[in-house]
Amino acid sequence: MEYIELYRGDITKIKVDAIVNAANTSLLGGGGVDGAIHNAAGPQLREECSGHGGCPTGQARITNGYRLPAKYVIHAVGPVWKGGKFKESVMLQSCYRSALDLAEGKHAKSIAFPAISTGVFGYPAEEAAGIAVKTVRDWLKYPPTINRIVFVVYNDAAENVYRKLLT
Ligand code: AR6
Repeated sequence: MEYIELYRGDITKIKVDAIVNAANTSLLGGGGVDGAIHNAAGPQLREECSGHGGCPTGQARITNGYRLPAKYVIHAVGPVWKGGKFKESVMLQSCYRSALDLAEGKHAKSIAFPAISTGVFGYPAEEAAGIAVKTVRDWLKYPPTINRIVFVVYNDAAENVYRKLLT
């Protein structure tokens, strides 16, 4: 468990090899953490994103980080919460796995995740955090290059939920 940390604050400020974005299927930006990442990275990020031609829910795409302290941005498309019977949990798990696989493919050593889908997309925070932590822990069972995983929380509620799961 020494691999996993909790950080309270803005993901755009963290110096890790890769930060994960909670994107939508267009990959062309939006509000929330997506907006913050695009603002901080600058217009080249949008340009590179548009070259991907979108990304399906449950998958992720990797780009450079441009003006961010992070070298890469991994744009993961989480599910929109529709009550829980529409494979939301499978899709969310798949987002975390795809992001970790892409980071590993670039030999990244550190990665930071926001609480994907828990803002605009409406996924209940506690359930989403449970999936995030379990998926990352399971993935870490195979010896990876990544040796630092940061869960970034942006408010009290999210911090409490993650703290409970991680201690
Ligand atoms: N750093 C870390 N976490 C943040 C930041 C930040 N700067 N800003 C917000 N959060 P959301 P979603 C937290 O809505 O639910 C966008 O328009 C926030 O408190 O950003 O996956 C996209 O383009 C919440 O816990 O992402 C998509 O259309 C978490 O990040 C859609 O929203 C995720 O909230 C994606 O919705």
